[in-house]
This record gives sequence, structure tokens and C-alpha cells, in this order.
Amino acid sequence: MHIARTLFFALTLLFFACKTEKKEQTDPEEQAALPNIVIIYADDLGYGELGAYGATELKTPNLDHLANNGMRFTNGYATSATCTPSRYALLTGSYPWRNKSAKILPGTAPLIIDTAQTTLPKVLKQQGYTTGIVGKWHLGLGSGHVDWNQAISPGPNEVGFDHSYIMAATQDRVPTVYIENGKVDNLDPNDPIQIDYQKNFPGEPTGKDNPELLKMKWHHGHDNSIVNGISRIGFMKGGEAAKWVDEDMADTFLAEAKRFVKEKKDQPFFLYYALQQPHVPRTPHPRFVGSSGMGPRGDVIVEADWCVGEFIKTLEEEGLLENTLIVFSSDNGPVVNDGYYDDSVEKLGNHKPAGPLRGGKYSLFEAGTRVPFITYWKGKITPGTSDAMVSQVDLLASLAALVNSDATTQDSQDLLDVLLGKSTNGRNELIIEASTRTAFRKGDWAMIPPYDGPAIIKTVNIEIGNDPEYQLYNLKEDLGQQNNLAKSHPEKLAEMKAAYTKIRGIAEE
Ligand code: NG6
Ligand code: CA
Repeated sequence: MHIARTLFFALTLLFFACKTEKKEQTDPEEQAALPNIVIIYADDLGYGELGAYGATELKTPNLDHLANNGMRFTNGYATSATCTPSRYALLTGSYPWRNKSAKILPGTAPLIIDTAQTTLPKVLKQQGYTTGIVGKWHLGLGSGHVDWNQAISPGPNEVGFDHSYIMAATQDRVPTVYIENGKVDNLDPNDPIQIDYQKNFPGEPTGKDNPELLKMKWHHGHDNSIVNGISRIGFMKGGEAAKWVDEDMADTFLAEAKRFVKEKKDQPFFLYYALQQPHVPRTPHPRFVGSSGMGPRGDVIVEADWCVGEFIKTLEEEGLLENTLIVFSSDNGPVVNDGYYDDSVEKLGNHKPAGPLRGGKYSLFEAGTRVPFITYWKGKITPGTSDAMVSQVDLLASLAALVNSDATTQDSQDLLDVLLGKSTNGRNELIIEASTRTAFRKGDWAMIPPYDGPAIIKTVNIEIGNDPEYQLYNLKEDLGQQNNLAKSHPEKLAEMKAAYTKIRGIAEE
């Protein structure tokens, strides 16, 4: 009896405690004060690609508008020089090198975010936000073998997103279908999807064996299944009705992003709008073909810029622009030839995708991870340029602070005031990653530890930072990383090594 009464008392207390907590989180007045948050994330867009970042040959008026009327960061970083690890850090606030699975994933890879892990959408959801992702995922799906014909789980909806409309991996990897809330969109059950990354399905054409079927030829890799005249990475059979039309992808994602905003506008929302451009295969809608004079790579950047403009217009029409913080960035640096013959090299002209930086995608040099990084909030952010160092890994703690949550992680720093242009006190130091190698940025200095392997990936023509010796650069005097000061500045090198080792948790050599 006594136990029963105590239990009843305890349960009653718990009930009221939960109720009070819930009430606090969903107080309509507090909620009304919370701004919407949109992260627009490009795929492989380099530091020098936008007018606002010095591009003269490409026209990007909509992104320039955001940059020129918001904060334009000159030291804004993706955590990694490739996609999956950067996206992992963006959503989890955790450095990707802490997770061994955070490397470029095939379309069949299992989800690499633990469903118990803190994530940005979860943090925002806890504060009453409706959360959505539209666009590229590339963080794995399921927990082992995925049956694409059934509900696919866990995925974005299990790590904090209320709504998801995604491509599983990349535009150049199978499955080439959209997935809405764990279900392949437009799938005909009589034509089930089969995916294999090891071997082809008997009788199915491939880029390697059937070049006559291709409208865009592969240069390296990308010689497996053919979808819409483009051969991809991985083999796929079935799912004809569900296959995307590459040229419509930008419009499809834009329509979904707009739909999300229109449907969710009555409560604070978070939208992660992950554009597919200018990743390969570059397939501009016919409206944009020839728009840049630079071939498909330039054309899809113009297309992406247009999408951003249209999206902003929707926010404006819905009366949401003054109450929405927009963050724009890219998952890694630029690559011109990433595996298809698409005229990008031939028609590049004077355009410099990396701007003044050395390297590109896959590189430990600056162009691998230093990317356009813009925050825009009409009426709230005073336009300006900030040289403060900020990383995408900081968005979790910073946006948590914005919504009155104290959520944080080991690696994410609360740089909200920096992002809003109220402070120039950015990060002191940062680890950057490229294909499991890491390097270090502290103050004006960048250090790359010695790594074996080729200095250049020849197929993509990018210097990736490998060198048998330590490299040390003073970025203030030498942004293009031409003068290795490791030998002439032994004290600085020692200081950098010590600080790097402390965070990276590996023994100094
Ligand atoms: C590489 C692909 C490249 C691209 C990249 C992922 C080859 C030879 N290259 O392995 O084309 O798909 O993976 O890009 O297959 S990312 O932006 O998603 O990281
Ligand atoms: Ca990428």
C-alpha cells in the first residue's frame, strides 16, 4: 500500500514535470518570437564561384544579393573536402574524423548518424520547430541491407527531420530516385528496384559496354548502369517510373522546398535545402543550357543561383523574409572534371572556381574546405564582411543558442554573435579533413602534416596536399599557400603541431 502510494505520488510529480516542460517548449508567444532557419547547401561550389566572392565570368545575382545584404565570411569552412563528412558535421556538430564511417558513401551504405546522437534538427525540434530536408542526403540509409521497395529506415526522419524529400547519395550514384519520408517516390510495385554496387544485373547495359547509349560520356569511374543516357556509379535494375529526370531535379527540389515553407509557415520551421549543383553529372534544365557560356558546370551554377532567388521570393511572398535566418554554404571545394566529359575544362575560360586558393575538392589545401559562407537575415543582420573563422560544425551550437537551447557538442562552438555580425571573435583553431587525412588551421596559419601518396590526383587535376614533409603556411601573407615556412619557422611549427595533436588526439611523430 505504502509502495503504491509512493509510486502514485512519484508518477503524479513526473506527469506535472513533463507537462510543465512541454508547456515551456511550446509556449505560443515564445514560439512566435523564434525565427525560421534555412540552410541552403551547395554541392562542390568553390570559394571563387560567386560574384560576391570575386567571380567575374559567372553571374550569380541572387547569391550576391544574400552576400551583399548579409554577412559574407571570408574564412568560412566546411569541415571536410568531400561531401559525406561535411554533411555529417553540419548535422551533428561533430568533427567527421571522429566517425570512421564518415567518408564518401555508396548509395547502399547504412545511416552513419546514430539515431541517439544529438543533431541540429533534433535540437530545433525540441524547441518547437518543424524540421525538413529537401535535396541531397548522402549520409546512408537503413541499418544493413536496404530493400528500396519497402519503407526505408532509419534515415533523415529518424535523426530529427519531420519531413524529408531526398536523393539517397549523389546524382552520379544509384539509386537514381527520390525518396519521400522513407518511401521511393512514384515506385511501381510491379517493377521493383534492385541495387548492387559490386556486380551488374544480367543483360543490363552499362557505360563501359554500351557507350553508344550515352548522351554524356564518362571520363573516369561512372561506367556502371545507364540512367537517362548517363552512366552512374553502381548498378540498378527496375524502378523505371520512379527514376528522376536529371534536367528536372533543380525544379523538383525547388518545388519541394517551396511547398515545405508554404505548408509549415504557421510555426517556426527549419529547412535544410541541399542543392545538387554543381556536382556531376551536370544537367541544367534546357532553360539554362548555354546561360553561362561555360558549359554545363557554369550553367548549373546559374541554375542554382536562380533556384535560390526563387526560394527567397517565396519567403518574401509569404511574409517570412524578416523572420528567417538564411545560411548559405557549400559542402566542399570545387572540381572541374569529376568524372564526365562535359566541356567544363574546355570552357572554363578565365573563371577560377577556387578563387585565389590552392587545391580544390579532395584537398587539404585551403580550396578543399574554405567555401562561400553567407548569413542573411533581412533587417537583423547589418550587411558586412567578416574575416572571423567559422566552420559548419559550429552551426549546431550557434543555432541552438539562437533558439534558447543550451545543446552543444564537443566540437561545435557557439558563434551566434559572429554569424549575426555582432562579433568578430570567431574560432581560434580548426581541424580540416580530406579523405581521412587531417590538417590544421590556427590564427593566420595552416599546417599540413606529412602524408604519403601522390601530390596530385591526376584524373581530377587537383593538388591534394600530400607531401613527405610538414607544410606550414602564413595565410595572411600567402593565401595561395606557395611558401612552405615549416623549415624557417620551427617554433611556429612546434606550436601548431602541439595544438593540432591536442585536438586530434593522436601522438606527435
Ligand atoms: C568520387 C567520384 C566523384 C564524386 C565523389 C563524391 C569517381 C571516380 N569519383 O568517388 O565523381 O561522386 O566521389 O562527391 O567515382 S561528393 O561531393 O559527394 O563527396
Ligand atoms: Ca560535394
